[in-house]
Amino acid sequence: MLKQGWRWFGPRDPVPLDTVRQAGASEIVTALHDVPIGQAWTRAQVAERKALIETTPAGRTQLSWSVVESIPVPDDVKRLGAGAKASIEAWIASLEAVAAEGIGIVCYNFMPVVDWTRTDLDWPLPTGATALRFEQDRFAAFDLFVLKRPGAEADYDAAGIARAKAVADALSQDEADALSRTIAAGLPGGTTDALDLAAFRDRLAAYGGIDAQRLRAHLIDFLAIVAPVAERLGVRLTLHPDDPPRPLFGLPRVASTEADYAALFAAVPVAANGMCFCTGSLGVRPDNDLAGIATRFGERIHFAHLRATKRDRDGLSFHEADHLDGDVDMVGVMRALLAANAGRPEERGIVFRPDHGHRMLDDLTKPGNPGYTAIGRLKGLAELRGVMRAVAQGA
Ligand code: DNO
Repeated sequence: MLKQGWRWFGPRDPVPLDTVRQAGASEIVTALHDVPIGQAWTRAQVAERKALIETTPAGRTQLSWSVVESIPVPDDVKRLGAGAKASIEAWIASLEAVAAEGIGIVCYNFMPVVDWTRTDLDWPLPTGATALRFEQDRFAAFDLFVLKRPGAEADYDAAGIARAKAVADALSQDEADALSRTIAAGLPGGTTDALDLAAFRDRLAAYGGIDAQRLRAHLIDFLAIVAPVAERLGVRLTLHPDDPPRPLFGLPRVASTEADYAALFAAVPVAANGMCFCTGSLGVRPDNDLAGIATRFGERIHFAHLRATKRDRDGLSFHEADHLDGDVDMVGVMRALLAANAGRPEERGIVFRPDHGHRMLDDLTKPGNPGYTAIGRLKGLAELRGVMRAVAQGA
């Protein structure tokens, strides 16, 4: 069986650790979210957070901090590769602190300027629950008419620009501000700085001249330095895919397809150079064969985010469907992950977490982190666990 994980945002997360226990998960996925990006974590900080998670009240289920998601990769590493020496050293110091406390899986991403991106955080579903959504025309409306990124017109066709203009014209100032916050200031767990529009424009402009080939070279530089260190420390690195898996704001993205990952594994063949298999991110592209990727990269997968996205007819917009619906063949994925996990020693088993969830029932009236409410994830985990049991028993 795969190990069942749950993302927890730390002591300020409105979803407490007892909810994780009741959901049936045992592996905590978290980070020192309060430490500024680029600042090295100390062993004492990691130990303190670990004690908070693992000191178990009498009679309660033991939880363990098994996955760090994420040690954020600072912007200068993405722009400069090995040239960003101090940032890479700080990243390694965090890795050492984590390894010293016995945490064996570290997740990170290499998306420039924006981490995961959505345009709607409470998109109403026919059931009355709400979902996260990425709507291409709303995104274009932000890029072209709110942010007013220089040169943005080159990334859209005439019909797309006209549709985006209609969306932008209909936005009230409050709605435009909310859209800016959702996109430029980032979502919970994001690994990029929250920026206002002027700073956001500057950050984008700093990538002038960096195409996909350069960005990939910088990621390979980074991996060539950190993967051997991780290997020596007994930590497995897992690169999270781009979400959504295509360029945004004219910036390249290099972890969107099977070929992207194959290039990274070939360039840095160290075993610690692994993958976070996120079905919701990769699944937005119809040309990503998810079960096939999980089979072919089985030994590189140590951590999985399981959720299902559903594409609109335009092929670019999508919303987050129920975990077993959408465009993801979750049964096929589970079969491939269980095969990849077979024969591994228990302490090196694959951890999965139900990724995101609908806002539903009591959570509709409570404050919470978008995508990370309790009840939607509880439902997602229960469904995934059912699939896992059935597949494992050969049903
Ligand atoms: C969103 C998450 C991402 C992810 C990072 C990994 O829900 O999947 O923020 O944690 O991209 O570094």
